[in-house]
Amino acid sequence: MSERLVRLSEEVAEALSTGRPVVALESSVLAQGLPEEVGPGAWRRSEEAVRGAGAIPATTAVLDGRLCAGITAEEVLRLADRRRGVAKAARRDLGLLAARGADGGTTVSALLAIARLAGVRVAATGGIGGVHRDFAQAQDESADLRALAELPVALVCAGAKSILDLPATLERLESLSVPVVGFGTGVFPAFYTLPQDPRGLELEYRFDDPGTLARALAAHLSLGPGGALVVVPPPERPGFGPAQAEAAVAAALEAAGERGVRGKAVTPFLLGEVARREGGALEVNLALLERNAGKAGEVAAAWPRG
Ligand code: PSU
Ligand code: MN
Repeated sequence: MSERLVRLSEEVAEALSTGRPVVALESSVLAQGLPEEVGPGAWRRSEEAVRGAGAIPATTAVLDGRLCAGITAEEVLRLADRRRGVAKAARRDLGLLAARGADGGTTVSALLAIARLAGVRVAATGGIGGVHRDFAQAQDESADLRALAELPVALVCAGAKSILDLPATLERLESLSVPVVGFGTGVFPAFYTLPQDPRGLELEYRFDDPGTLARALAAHLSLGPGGALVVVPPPERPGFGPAQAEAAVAAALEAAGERGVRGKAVTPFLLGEVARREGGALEVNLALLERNAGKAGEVAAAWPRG
């Protein structure tokens, strides 16, 4: 049974059994995505933002081989501790990490899998993985996309970083029958900013009210089997616009090419390079994590009952 597969914190178990709104959060952002010094603070602010919107946060992770929804502050520090070299856990890693009794920080695909097992319908992250710019050659497409297509969870994010091919990512989501809806935006955001060039990134559906949005998402999820993507515009930061973000991304992609970075190391490497080159990138990243968590809380709190 799912209850035995997933370790639920007392608070999350109670919320789920009494029908209170819950938002699942990822933890690769702690183990790989953010510098160790800022990850735990960002996690705390994200959980507070979910609570502020009237929902209960359920941070997902793999701890000693157990799939978890709802973890302690101590466990957060353990995931962020780089000396432990915590694994980056995508959906395909979950069973293997469980068998090994290991720890893992959940990427979006693993977050969605754990949310499904726990019965949580709303989740939040910073940005999703997608189709990489060199797809034709490297065939690099994040497992996040297929997970969205297969698992009945609404995921709130700030789009995908322009380290990816954003129009190709939207095309792929269409092929996979994953609806993409704007929450306060009519274009697909490029994570740090709105896109420099919005062509090919216009959205067909935009909602500004959480109640209407939640009803639309619930209607989609009721049809099965897949989920939906909700995109929120990133907070603006003076002096850090689409051109600055794009320049930092181009430099990061070049560095990755020179060093021959491959496989699951690609995304963390690019994120680290961008943050190293642009102080504004890290600040925006922290602010949007908190904003997305709060917006997901609003959606969960407005979810239709029954
Ligand atoms: N995009 C971001 N920040 C992130 C990630 C993606 O802007 O931290 C993380 C998420 O956990 C996402 C994962 O699920 O990277 C995707 O990795 P990959 O591209 O290897 O599938
Ligand atoms: Mn990849």
